[in-house]
This record gives sequence, C-alpha cells and structure tokens, in this order.
Amino acid sequence: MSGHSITFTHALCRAPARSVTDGLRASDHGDPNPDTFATEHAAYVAALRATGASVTVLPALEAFPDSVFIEDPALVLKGQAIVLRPGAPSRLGEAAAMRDALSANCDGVIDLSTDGFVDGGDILCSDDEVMIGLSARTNQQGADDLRPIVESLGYRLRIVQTPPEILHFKTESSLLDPETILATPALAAAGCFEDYRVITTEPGEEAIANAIRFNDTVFVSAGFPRTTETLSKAGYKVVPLETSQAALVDGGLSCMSLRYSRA
Ligand code: CIR
Repeated sequence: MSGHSITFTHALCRAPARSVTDGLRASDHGDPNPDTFATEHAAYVAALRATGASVTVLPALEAFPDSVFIEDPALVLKGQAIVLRPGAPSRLGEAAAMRDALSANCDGVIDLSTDGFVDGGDILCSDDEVMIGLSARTNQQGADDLRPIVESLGYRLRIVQTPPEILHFKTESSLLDPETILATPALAAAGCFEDYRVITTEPGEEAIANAIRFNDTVFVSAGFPRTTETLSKAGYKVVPLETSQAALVDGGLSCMSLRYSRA
C-alpha cells in the first residue's frame, strides 16, 4: 500500500427509513428488514467514528425509501458541498431535502445547475482527480455541467463509461490509497484505471469492490474472505462490516456516507 493521504475529519450519514422496504433494486431477493438495517447502519456509523472522525447522522426521510444512500444526491470536495441531481425519478427530491443539512455541516454549498443527471455513486475521487462514470443514473450533460465546479475546486475531471450492467461506477470500484483502486475484473477491463495500480476482486466476490478507505482503515463488506485476505496481505488495515440489508436494495458501504475534511 502507498499510505493514505487525505484525513477525513467528517462524515454525514442518514438513518435508514422504514420505507427502505420500497427501495429500488435491479433484481428482487426480498425486502430489507428495517430493524436489521438500523442495527447494521448503527455499527457502520460507530466504525466510522472509531477512526476519529465526527459523524453526523441525519434523521430518516420516510418519503424517500433510498435516502439512507446519502452519497448519491451530493458530493463534498474540500469541505464544499455540491448538490447533485440524482438520476432515478424517485430519488430526485433527495437533493433538495438535504440542502439545509449540507449548509449546516459543510463550509459552503454549490448547486449543480443542469438538465442532466449525476449520482454521487458514479463519482470516484482521489487526491487530485475526480472520475465520473457515465451510467443509467449519470449522463454526459450532468457530467459536463459538473466539470467547472470540480475544476474550480482544484481537481482534474475525467469522464469514463461504466459498463451497462453495473448500477454505479463505485458499485464496482473504490480508492484504497492515492495510487490504488480495488475493482471488479469487469470494471478494470473497461480501461478506466490506467494511471492507477489495480487490485481486482476474487471470482464470486465482486460485491466487495464497494469498499471505503476511511482514515487508516479500509472497510469492506463482510463475507468475502479471499479478497479480504488479499487486501490484508497488501498491507491494508481491513475491517469487515455487515451490509446484508443494504445489499438487498443494491447498496453498499460507500453509499451510506459522505466523507470529507473541514479545516
Ligand atoms: C438505488 O438504486 O438508487 C438504491 N437502491 C441503491 C443506491 C446505491 N448507491 C450507491 O451505490 N452509491
């Protein structure tokens, strides 16, 4: 491993709504159990706090079944929140619903003005680059309109294509350190990560690719022992967390927080 760079001082999460049983999913393997979801979510919040960050948990929004996936309607870069425009019609209202919380918890708020769409789950940030994967939720117009905001905050923007069968770019990739990406073989083969070292998930363990490096720890979904061991052997401090309920509605670890630093 190459050592982590940015220290995250803050994270914003949102408690899962009981309506999460109506959450979007590509294929149905049963509804999540709201109580079990709440237990797993509380453990997730505690794990982020254990790294030393200040973690604020916003109240559940029953009107938005997928609102626990707080990463999708916003992005925070260098303490500046950007209100995005989610690509699923049922999630569009989540952006406006979190604007006040963003202004209370971030250094400033910028509204993405676009007729297009961008989901935060399609945005992978390194220290100096923001990579956006076009998907069913993020289109060229949205990415083009996000560009000047990202560049004004000092990042390069790279627009790539997420293969069609993948929900979000970060469903199958995550940044482990400034030079290293964890990705599924399918996404790695799409050629998005040429400037990075890539560690690929083991066969049958693709869902572990939605990991998060948060301060000194790489959090991964529990239940993927071979890739977990690969990461440990590569020198990462790896902590597995239960995501069984989020997985039923196509969510994972990154979707459940906005992670950022404030001065
Ligand atoms: C959705 O389809 O929007 C939710 N059920 C799952 C969102 C997961 N978010 C993410 O990967 N960033």
